[in-house]
Amino acid sequence: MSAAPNDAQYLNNSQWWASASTSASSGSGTRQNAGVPNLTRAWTTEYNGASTALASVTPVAVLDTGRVAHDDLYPRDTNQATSHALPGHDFVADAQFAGDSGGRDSDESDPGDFVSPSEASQAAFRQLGCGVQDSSWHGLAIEGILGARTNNSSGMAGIHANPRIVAVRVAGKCGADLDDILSAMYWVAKVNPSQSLDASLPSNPNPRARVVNISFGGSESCGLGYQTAVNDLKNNGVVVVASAGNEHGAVSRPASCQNVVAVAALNRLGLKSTYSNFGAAVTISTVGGDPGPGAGYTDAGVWGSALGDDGIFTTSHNTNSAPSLGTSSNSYAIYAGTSFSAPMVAGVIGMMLDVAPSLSVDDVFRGLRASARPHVTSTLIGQCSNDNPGRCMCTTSTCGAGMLDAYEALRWARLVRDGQEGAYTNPATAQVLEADPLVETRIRQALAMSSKDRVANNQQTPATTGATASAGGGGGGAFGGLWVLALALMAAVRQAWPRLLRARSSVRRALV
Ligand SMILES: [Ca+2]
Ligand SMILES: [Ca+2]
Repeated sequence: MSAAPNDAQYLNNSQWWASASTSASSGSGTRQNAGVPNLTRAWTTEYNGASTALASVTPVAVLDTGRVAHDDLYPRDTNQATSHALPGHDFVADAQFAGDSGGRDSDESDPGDFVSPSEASQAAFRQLGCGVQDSSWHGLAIEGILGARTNNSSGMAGIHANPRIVAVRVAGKCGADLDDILSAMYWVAKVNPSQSLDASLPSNPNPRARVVNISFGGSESCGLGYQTAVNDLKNNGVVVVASAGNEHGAVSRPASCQNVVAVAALNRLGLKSTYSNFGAAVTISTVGGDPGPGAGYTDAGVWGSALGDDGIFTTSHNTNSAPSLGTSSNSYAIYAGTSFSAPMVAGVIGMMLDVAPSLSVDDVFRGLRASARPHVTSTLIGQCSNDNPGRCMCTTSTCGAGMLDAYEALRWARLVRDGQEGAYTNPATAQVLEADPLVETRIRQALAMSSKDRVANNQQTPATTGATASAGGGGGGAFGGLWVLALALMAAVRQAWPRLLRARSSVRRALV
């Protein structure tokens, strides 16, 4: 159908997550690829977005920190009918945390979510435990995964070679408010809310986004506000994809809500990433990066040096506070977190809907499950459990139906479109990691260090102080613990420490 991309970082395999092979016997040692989502085969043999008219491409919404210009992303075009970057919106209502002139407006630009020393000393920031930090460029990283310019010889390749992305700003400094997220969900989906919101929604000039990526998590249960929004979107054919969270414990919200595609993170081998949450709520898993202890990475687990991978290479920005205009600030970085596995799935769902636009949300769930590759197996490494919550062997009860396979998902979608769903069979069988002697050597190295990658959850000291504490404030923190997921920018061009950004509790209690 088309050739593999010619982008430099794809060719040199920095972007291993889009690798051509899912075979456990390609490469060497921890360079094994059993966990990757089979994108190259999808692009070259089943569906390539570049051959699709842009007006027919499914818009995918990214609710995150907003847009940052980057040479390897498409600029916002004033002609929305033919633009890869559809107009977004800034839903960050609270001026104290907005970082711009304040309030909701039509400019989705990310002004940086850094916290300065003077800001960190203010009561509102201290109440949230929100300390001095650099800008994350979290939304930019996700946009690159979904839709970096493909086949321009430079940088990386995006999942969709011809994307239409709606970047919406919902997270400012210290996290995001629930009402801002819910408002953005309804806005991108062009759905009338069945619940009250803080403010009426502005008009949306875009076609309906049918996939909404939320790389956010909070420790509380789903809540009525979130579930109502998810259901309202589902009833209009819009699927919400969310990260399972990074606390190597229970699935966070909104991934824990019903009807949300909840995504856990795998490493390159197909083991659960050391940080990824897990449990029955997970729908499917795919790579999210799982780095070893290099470059100052502090949350690599005991086994990181033996079984870690190189993290997820994607677009970034090389300033630490406000963005710098001009291409000199374009950069790439390596990230890790379920924040980055969710857009892998969201991007593939977008292509499934390109192929078969009439798919319902339930159809998408069925297709993801039917087309997933079985989780890898190991005779040496234990299954994931509360007693073994780090790098561990996934099962369908802890990491969803299996490992995302873009090629199989698109083949499934094509057969459904052609009325032949009954003809679909998934040919994949579970890969046994020890079948590759190089992998077995690595596993035995890991086991020689410790019997487990992490101690049991109930003995675990949080890696980041306060990371799992309730946001509190305002009388008990009814909305406590709503965070931008932890992310680690390492090596490559930028360096930062892994961290959790805490949510503000100044959200309307009526929505819980
Ligand atoms: Ca604003
Ligand atoms: Ca590129």
